[in-house]
Amino acid sequence: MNKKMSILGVPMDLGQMRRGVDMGPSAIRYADVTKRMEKLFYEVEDLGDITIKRNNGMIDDTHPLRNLQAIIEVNTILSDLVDKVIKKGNFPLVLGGDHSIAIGTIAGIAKHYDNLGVIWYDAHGDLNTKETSPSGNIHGMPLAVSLGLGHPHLTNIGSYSPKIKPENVVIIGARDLDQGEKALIREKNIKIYTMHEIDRLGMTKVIEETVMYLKERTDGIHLSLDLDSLDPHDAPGVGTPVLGGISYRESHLAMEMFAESGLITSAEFVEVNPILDERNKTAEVAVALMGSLFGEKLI
Ligand code: EXY
Ligand code: MN
Ligand code: MN
Ligand code: MN
Repeated sequence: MNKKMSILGVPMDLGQMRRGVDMGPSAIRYADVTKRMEKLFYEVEDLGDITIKRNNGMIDDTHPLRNLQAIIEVNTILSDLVDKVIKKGNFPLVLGGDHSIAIGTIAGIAKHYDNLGVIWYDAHGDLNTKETSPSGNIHGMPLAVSLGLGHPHLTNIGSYSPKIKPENVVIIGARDLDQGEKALIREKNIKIYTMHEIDRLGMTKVIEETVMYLKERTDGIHLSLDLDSLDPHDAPGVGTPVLGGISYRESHLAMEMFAESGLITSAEFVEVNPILDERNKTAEVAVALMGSLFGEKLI
């Protein structure tokens, strides 16, 4: 496993309507992410945060995709930075910010792989386009964009599209999918473990199957972990909480099994909103999960 890591904060809150998620990277740093990684013998460089242009706090509603221009600009910068991190041989760990930043993270990563696998660990599918979105919020669209579906200025970030293939994606934890997203999952035959499958099979089987599935068809795996995948009881500091989620313990197990697989080549943790949180609990959960993902053992 690559023992050099670059941490990059993206204080993005323009992909959705609840302010405060821009403080996510700070909250995660406050929860001691760097120390936790160094304890696991990682050599960590913290690249700091990307600057988000805020237009004097005004929401840009001139386009049906809210704040489109600013989101294109930030993701273009993010894509270039992530690309550089990979070129120098470091593991990219991206801290959000809302989930719209996955567009830039994946744009920076996928060009380095013929078949990048993506694990989308989320209560949502994030598979909307302008046509299917109930909200116009771009944080509900990054997986679609990465598959080449959506506004061309988003899908072409990094100057190539699509970034990933539908058969290389696994969604885990979904329980709030819009009609258009369900149709797309069926049409593209995307592998998905909703809460129903997690309840029924148990997390062990879900992760075993996921790892086996991606191992035989991909040459790298990006983990895109949205904290709203967890039950709001365990991760209350998120903007779009959905009841009946994955438990903290199940998520720990999932991360430990990903660590054992040795297959994860990049990761991002998104949607931590400290304003909605209880004493930084959700940021601490995020860092604890990172600990397991990067090899922490109980004994
Ligand atoms: N599907 C809804 C929408 O597109 O507006 C809600 C999306 C929430 C997205 C979150 C963060 O994963
Ligand atoms: Mn999401
Ligand atoms: Mn590629
Ligand atoms: Mn979500």
